[in-house]
Amino acid sequence: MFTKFGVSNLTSLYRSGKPFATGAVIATIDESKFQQVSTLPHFDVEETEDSVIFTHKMAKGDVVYGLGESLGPLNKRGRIYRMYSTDDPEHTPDKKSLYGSHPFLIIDGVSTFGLLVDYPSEIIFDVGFTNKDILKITIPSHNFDFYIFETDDKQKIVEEYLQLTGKPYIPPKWAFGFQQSRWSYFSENEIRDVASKFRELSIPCDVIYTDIDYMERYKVFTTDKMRFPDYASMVKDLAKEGIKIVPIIDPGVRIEEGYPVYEEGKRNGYFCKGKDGKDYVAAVWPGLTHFPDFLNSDVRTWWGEKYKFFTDMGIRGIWNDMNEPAVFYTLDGVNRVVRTIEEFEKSDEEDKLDAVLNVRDAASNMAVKREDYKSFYHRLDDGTIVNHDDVHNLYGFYMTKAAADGLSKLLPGERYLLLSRSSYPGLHRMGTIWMGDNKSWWEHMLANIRMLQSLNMMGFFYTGADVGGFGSDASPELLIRWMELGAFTPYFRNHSALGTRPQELWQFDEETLNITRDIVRLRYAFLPYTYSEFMNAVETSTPFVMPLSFVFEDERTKDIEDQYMYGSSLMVAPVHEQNKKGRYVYLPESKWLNWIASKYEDREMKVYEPGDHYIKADLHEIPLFIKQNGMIVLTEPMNYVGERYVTELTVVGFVTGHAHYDYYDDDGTSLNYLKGEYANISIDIAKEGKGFKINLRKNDPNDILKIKKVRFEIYDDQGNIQISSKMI
Ligand code: MIG
Repeated sequence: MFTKFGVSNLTSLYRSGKPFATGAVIATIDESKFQQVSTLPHFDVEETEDSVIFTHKMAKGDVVYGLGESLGPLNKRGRIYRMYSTDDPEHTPDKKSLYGSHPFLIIDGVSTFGLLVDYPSEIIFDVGFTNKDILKITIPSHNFDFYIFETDDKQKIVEEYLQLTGKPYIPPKWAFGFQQSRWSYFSENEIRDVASKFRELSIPCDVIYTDIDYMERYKVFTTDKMRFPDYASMVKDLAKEGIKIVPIIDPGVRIEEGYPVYEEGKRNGYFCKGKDGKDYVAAVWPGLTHFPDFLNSDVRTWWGEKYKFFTDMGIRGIWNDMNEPAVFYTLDGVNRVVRTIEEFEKSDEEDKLDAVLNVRDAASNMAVKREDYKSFYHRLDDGTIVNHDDVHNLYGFYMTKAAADGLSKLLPGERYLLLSRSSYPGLHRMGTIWMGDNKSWWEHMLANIRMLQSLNMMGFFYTGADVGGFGSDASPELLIRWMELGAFTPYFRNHSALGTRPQELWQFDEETLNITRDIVRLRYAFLPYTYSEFMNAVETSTPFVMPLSFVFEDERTKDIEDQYMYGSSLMVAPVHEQNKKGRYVYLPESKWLNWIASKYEDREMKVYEPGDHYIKADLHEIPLFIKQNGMIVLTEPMNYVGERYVTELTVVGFVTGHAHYDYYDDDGTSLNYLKGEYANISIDIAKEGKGFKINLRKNDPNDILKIKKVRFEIYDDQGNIQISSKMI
């Protein structure tokens, strides 16, 4: 039995039992109007004692999108996925879970619809794996909310989803610049060196991260006085160079007498409790720690205020890690190993081999056990005690809420960069995620491209992966190709792990440095387009990055997973395979203007007819395509976002009839855009005879724009260019 509520004319909620109020959905649902129903559209429902199973028969050609941060193809068919947030740095093809749990699907085919299962513990999605035509969703509970979006328009499904869960988060404009990280830069001097290297080598850069080693003994909200004697001055000095410092923060609070965060948490009962009612102990980087109970609002307020430590230094970006929460081991886990050792000692000669293998298995399986997650508890605001396992997927979500609420209070009217590793639907309105611990593998570039699209359709517009790969060693070629992809992802950060080959752009050869510098400069040249498109995407609830099949009717686009729309006018087709000097590209429906991009200054353009094409792209070249009657807006690259006023724009357009573009801009750092303080330039270009008629209308009541001149490079369907400019 389900209670059915109408949410909008396209969206219905089917409620089973008494679901946990996760906080994912923020739309108001009129709970006075409901209907009791025993079936759901599109699904057969089977109830067992401890689970509810939904099955949907997929037609042969149906494509299934969604599941946000998960491995496998963009079309999720043919695989099993498990929603249970997991810290697993081995993203091999057989893995079923990553850091986020995103139970959202779009079934696109004979019958098209979308769904969200709002349930914060394990859910299994068998998308045509066991039976290739059956989608089977197993929820091991009777208490959950099941939303169905009824429209065959995929973009509309996303819009409905965002109406339910909130508009995407908007970072400061500088967060669209290039960002550099490493686990770890071990000292203030190292950070200062990295920063000056960027400026010396004229590589644009906006952000440098300090990973866990800036802390004193991994104690959160401290800095190590030996290695970082004056963190605050470092932040201040680098700000003058346009470089923002973003520190990492983990949830685990080190158990140490006299350490204020520990003492306050303990005194106020802010930590998760074990079965015995005592503060639960789990080992992470700082050694033995307690986990703050983020499901409780007092704890969130307390934790949120802690970020003052950073905001007082002028910091405007926070990187929250390890919030699945990751556990290296628990005392129970150690005891499990100890028991196997005792059994080994007691075992007879002929059982020794098995006993040793048991020790080995127990020791290598100490981390992140589900039984550990089952052995601690949260206390909700109304005093209810909840087992962690039942709400497991919400821990990162509520840590992010603590940070977002805290930062909003500490920085009224300002924007901030806020990253989380673990996530749940709805987190996208408070901050964002990166894709976790990938590797310097070519396969992970493709995973990055696919996840970028899957995350965007769930409102995580501003996202990206560790460029160059986190684990393993990057080859110069991989780094270059990944930088080319990263330049066309909203979150563009080069990050790598302890012990791997250093991955800053100057760590390889001269050619690699020169190519990657050009790529970063190209990224900054694109900033007017990127930012304008991003803001328009949020405004209209249209994903910033979209699969081709979300834009074009052409059935073939359903097979295209490694090309994507980046904003409304640009399609990106990154080269993601080793030793390739080009790639095949499918161009749907219309003509496209190809830019084999390398240096911003060199615009080598060519018109292509729709269809399949082999596009040559040498190591330094990125295949970009401007849509027919679309345009991109560029400017001279800078060393960092906002280094100078943008006084000149260059519009590169491909116009065969009429093209319209709405250019958007604002101050980039405040929330004043919410009060209407933003500027638009409406650009109209119409083909007239052999030339073009260009019309500009500026709307800038708050005097935000400093643009004096707009240059036009407009191509017609033969690839002829007309160059002109207008003062505004
Ligand atoms: O156990 O802080 O995903 O980006 O560099 C590893 C060290 C902990 C995992 C994050 C990664 C970060 C690393 N962290």
